[in-house]
Amino acid sequence: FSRRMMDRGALIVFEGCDHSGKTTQCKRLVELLEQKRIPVQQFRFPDRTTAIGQMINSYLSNKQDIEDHAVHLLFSANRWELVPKMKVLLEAGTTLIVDRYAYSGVSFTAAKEGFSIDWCKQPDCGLPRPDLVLYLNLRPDAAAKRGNFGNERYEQTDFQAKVMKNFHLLKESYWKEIDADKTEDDLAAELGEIVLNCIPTVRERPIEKLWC
Ligand code: 2DT
Ligand code: MG
Repeated sequence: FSRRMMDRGALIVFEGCDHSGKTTQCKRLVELLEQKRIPVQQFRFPDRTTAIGQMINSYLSNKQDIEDHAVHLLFSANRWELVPKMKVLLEAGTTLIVDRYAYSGVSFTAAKEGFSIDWCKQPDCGLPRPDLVLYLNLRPDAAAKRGNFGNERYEQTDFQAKVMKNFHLLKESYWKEIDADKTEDDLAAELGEIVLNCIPTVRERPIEKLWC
């Protein structure tokens, strides 16, 4: 029984552009931590499995139109509905690896006409603040070499360029910008080291609130 009662898990979020490798690297990290017997669970936002997530899915796949403010609030609600589960896990010592979070929420909506960053942040104020945001950076030309966009909503070059600008306005001290223009294995090794160093540093720190 080496773990103290207070030890909590780390909240680690991946953000970055399309094709930067977020989803692949989340999976690799979970595998690494499991192999090291470190309790870990993966989350992704939007979580399309809930009732709210199903509305978001039908919006993203262009089966349904939803007013821009309303869909922004649905994306936020989709995070809030998972917060109780996330907190229980963190407090029980499980590290969470999260594919997208409120930064995607703000960056995508604020890329639309008539939305300020400030307005977009409000619904997510008070979410558990990540201990670490791994921002995978990939130049648009390098991203384009990895494949074309699919046909979901938002998957267009000009819109994504605005999204990237917004991400850079949201950077905080607990972000690490990672150059993602390298092989999957090299990137996995780099991220693994950062995360293994981070986990012991949060053990006795309370979970803070995002943007407030
Ligand atoms: P995936 O391709 O990762 O499933 O994302 N998005 C995501 C938002 O507009 N707001 C949000 O709050 C989140 C989490 C980014 C699907 C798309 O949904 C966008 C891409
Ligand atoms: Mg996608």
